Formats: sequence, structure tokens, C-alpha cells
Amino acid sequence: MTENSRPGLFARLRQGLARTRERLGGGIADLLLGRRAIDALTVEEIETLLLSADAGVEATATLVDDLNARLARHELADGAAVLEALKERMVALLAPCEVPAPAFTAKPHVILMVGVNGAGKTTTIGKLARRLTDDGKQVVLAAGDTFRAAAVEQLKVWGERLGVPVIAQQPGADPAAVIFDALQAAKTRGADVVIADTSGRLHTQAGLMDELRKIRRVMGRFDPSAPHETLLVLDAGNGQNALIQARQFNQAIGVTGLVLTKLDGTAKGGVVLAIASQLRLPIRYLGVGEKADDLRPFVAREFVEALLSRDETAEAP
Ligand SMILES: Nc1nc2c(ncn2[C@@H]2O[C@H](COP(=O)(O)OP(=O)(O)OP(=O)(O)O)[C@@H](O)[C@H]2O)c(=O)[nH]1
Ligand SMILES: [Mg+2]
Repeated sequence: MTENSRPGLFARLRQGLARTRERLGGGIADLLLGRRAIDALTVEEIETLLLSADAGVEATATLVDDLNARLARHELADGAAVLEALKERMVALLAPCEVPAPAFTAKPHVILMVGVNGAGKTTTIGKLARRLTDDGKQVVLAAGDTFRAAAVEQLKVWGERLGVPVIAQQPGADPAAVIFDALQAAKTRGADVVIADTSGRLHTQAGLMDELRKIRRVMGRFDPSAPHETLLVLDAGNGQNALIQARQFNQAIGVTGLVLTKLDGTAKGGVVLAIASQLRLPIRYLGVGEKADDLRPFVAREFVEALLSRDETAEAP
């Protein structure tokens, strides 16, 4: 199914971003729309709004410097023109992070989910499994978080809800062994994709980072090209900490894509701009709620429209 045949999903993204949109988009629109004279003070206020939405110093400077330069050249006649210019510059800033997930060439295609405790890994696996089964893919889930019995149960609930098999062992089992089992089970069943859950960890927990390296090695023994995707799940509400986590996980185990969750729970969704500005990592998906269809592929223009457009009836660009 293509994105456009999923009706109302832009509206859902927009609704998910409501808290950030009210503060950042609403604030900027209040400053700009209906105003004829835009001065340095207005741009300073935009700067403050961006910083307060966690866009970070670097992305904020990029956006604001561009506006000031264009104002100095008298290219922007009024507030509406400034708003359009800001949107375009934001899209340009975010566009390098809009990279589609790799095509499924191996069978099974292997996705490894990593991140700190509570970031939203298991929930994102459920949402991703939903997207993939909707697209006609056969999915197998691997309960690689063997740390807590509840973690296995949580994944099984998603599996039952979606009609997707979950390969699990008893709590305390070796996660790499569970995941290897799941890969073999997927191969036997002719499944298209395996998504492996892992327990939350901090980059400072050397033993747990070694465990991820072992999981990767074991996946590689099954298929030298696996994992085909290592997704780092980041809680958008963690602000600048999310950036630190991304750098450190990437250094430790190599990350191929990011998922930013809980954008619905924060007014600091500007962190997406900070991440785009400071990390050269693709942003694959945005999480905007706890339900199965609250996962949206990252599309730069759509994100900017959802964040800054005021029109209640705005539709997908
Ligand atoms: N509002 C909102 N809640 C989310 C989102 N993603 C996850 N959550 C919630 O965040 C909490 C933690 O999510 P989990 O998926 O269990 O996180 P995890 O990374 O697997 O956590 P650990 O396994 O403990 O490391 C749960 O209550 C989820 O329902 C989201 O996009 N929006
Ligand atoms: Mg979990």
C-alpha cells in the first residue's frame, strides 16, 4: 500500500505534533502573519522559539542566518514570505535525513532494534510489524529482550494482536541465541522479515554493548549481510540527550537509521532539526502515539508542513 492510500495519516501526524506545533508553529505564525514590517527583532523572537523547541544552536543559527541574509537583500516582502522562506530552509535542512529504508533483497530481511530503556523499541516493533504486514510481508518477531519476563509478554501481546509469530525463550536466555532461533524459524517459514527486540541499555554499560556486538556477529553468521538495518530508537522528549545517545550507539555498534518516538508527548519536537543538523544519520520513522498505526515514515516536507501549517484542513503536500 502506498502512503497516499492511507487516508488521514497526514492529519494524524499533524495531530501528533500538536504540542510542538502550538508552541513553535503557532508562535512563529503569530509573529509573522499579517505583519508587513519584519525586523531583526522579529527574527530574534523566531530564534528564541526554535531554541525553546529544542532545535539546538546549530540548526537554529542555520535557519536564522538565512532569514537575516534574505531580509538584508530585501528578498522577503512580508511575514508570509518570511514564513515560506523559513519552511523552505527547514525542508532543505531535513532533506538529507529523508532516506527510504533499504529494500528487502535478502530473505529474511533482518532488522535490529536498539536504544536506551523506555525509548519505545518494543512499541515501535509492533507498529513496524503492522506496517509490514499491511504491505503483505510475512513478519517474525524475535524476543531478544530476555532481561525481563514482562518484555517478552509485551512483544507477545503485539504478536497476537497482529497475528505475527514471536520467537521467545525463557527469561535470562542468551539474546543472541533467541535471535538466531528466530532467524532460522523465519527461514523455515519463508518469512520476509525478522525484527529483533533488545533490552534497553546505556552506551556506558560496556557488557551490554558487547552483547549487541555479539547479536550482530551471530546475525552475520546466519547471513553475512545481516543485520540489514540497525534502528536506534530515540525518545524525542529526551532533547539533546537523544543526540548524545545517537552518537554513542553509532560509534559502538553502527546505526543505519533512527526512529524518533513520542513526538506527540513533547513540545520539543524541534529536536528533529537538531538531529538533522548535527548527525548524518537517516531518520526513518516518527512515532506519534502508542497505537499500531502511529508510526509515520519521515518525509521532510510533510514534517515541516505538519509543524508550521496553520490551516486546520491542510492536507498532505
Ligand atoms: N505517546 C507515545 N508513547 C509511546 C510512543 N512510543 C512508545 N510509547 C510508550 O512509551 C513506553 C515505553 O515504550 P516501550 O516500547 O516499552 O519502550 P522500550 O524501548 O521497549 O523499553 P524497554 O524495553 O524497557 O527498554 C510505553 O508506555 C509506550 O506505550 C509514542 O510514539 N508516543
Ligand atoms: Mg522493550
